[in-house]
Amino acid sequence: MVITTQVASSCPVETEDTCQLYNADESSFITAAKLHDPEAVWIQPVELEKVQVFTEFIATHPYPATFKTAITAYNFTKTVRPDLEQPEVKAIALIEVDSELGAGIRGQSQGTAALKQAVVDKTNRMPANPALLNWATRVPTENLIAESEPQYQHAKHIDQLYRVLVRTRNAVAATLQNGLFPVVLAGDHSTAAGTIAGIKQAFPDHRLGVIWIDAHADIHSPYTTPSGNMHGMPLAIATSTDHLEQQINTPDAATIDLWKRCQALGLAYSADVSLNDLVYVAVRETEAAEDYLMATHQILNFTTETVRHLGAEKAAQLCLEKLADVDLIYVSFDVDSMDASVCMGTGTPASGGLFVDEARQLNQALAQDPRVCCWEICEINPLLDTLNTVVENSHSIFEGVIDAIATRLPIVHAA
Ligand SMILES: [Mn+2]
Repeated sequence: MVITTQVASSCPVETEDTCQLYNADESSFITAAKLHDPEAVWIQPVELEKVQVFTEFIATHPYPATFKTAITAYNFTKTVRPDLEQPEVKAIALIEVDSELGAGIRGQSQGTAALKQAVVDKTNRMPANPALLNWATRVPTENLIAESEPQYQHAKHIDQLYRVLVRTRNAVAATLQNGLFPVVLAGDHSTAAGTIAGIKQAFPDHRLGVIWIDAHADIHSPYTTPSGNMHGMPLAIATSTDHLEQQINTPDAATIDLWKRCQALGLAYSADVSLNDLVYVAVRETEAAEDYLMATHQILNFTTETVRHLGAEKAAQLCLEKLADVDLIYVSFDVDSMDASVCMGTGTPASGGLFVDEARQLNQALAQDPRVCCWEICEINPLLDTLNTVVENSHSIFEGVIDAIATRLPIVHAA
């Protein structure tokens, strides 16, 4: 399949980075995904003549090749490599991203550690299934440098979080390209923007849908956020939404530059996910700017009442039907989607949420859909939890989802 794409001239693409080139036929090629490197420096746009040279270079270069590039604006045609097509899922791989810079209250990194221990216990109880868990990656975080006053008040720690998002994207993309199903244990929800970028990097030609199970809509931008906390922004990053109609802040140039870099982490030239392909479940604490966005784009939200009335499995089915036209689905489960009575150990507990059984059944039913390619659980904060219920409840949901994904694996699950 040949796709014509355009990299906007404002789009950040770093220099001195190694690109793999693939001559798929006489007229087409692909640049692989290492264009965005957090350590790379910024450069000025090149002149159009150099773009022509670049085109000729690629057209004549033997397959495969490695070279250094320095472009910021470029129109190109690419052919998606056959080995980037959706692979058969061979096993589940865990990716741990215990970042907590995106939340207003620290402690989420303790949540991934607690849940991970519970997962290890489960693995030890189930040694007969080699496909079940494959310890993949622990994404390095920037948590230690968060003690000082945040420099970017409308997108706190966006400089450090950008680096974490890049690493998360790379880990998720590599996992998918290895034919593994990434289960992401995340700290706060901000890094989900990196997860989505990673899915898009692995499958740039696939239409991606997102099912976002959360008390909050997480679709603020630096222009609309009342708090500046980036765990309220991952969906605005993934959908390339700035939402200037509801602007209340005036972020500085450095913030805007980093914000654009975050939005370009997946597909550099367009949104990774369309607002039409986003479905909410249990969202109930929103601000006016988010309400406006949800209303104007008619984003579907299956409320707690709807899930309870229909039953979790039927609600899951309706979520999947709403996304009937997408190729792949990412399910993001914020534990604060659950009712505050069963989920105090999270940064922003909210009443009126799902009960544990509902959340488990919902996530399990979703995970069985063959298009679901990644599942994430986040915002577990045992430091805020007096009875450790959030880790226990989260673990029971996690186990249920692992079992559901395992039914899709080639190796049969041993009893
Ligand atoms: Mn969230």
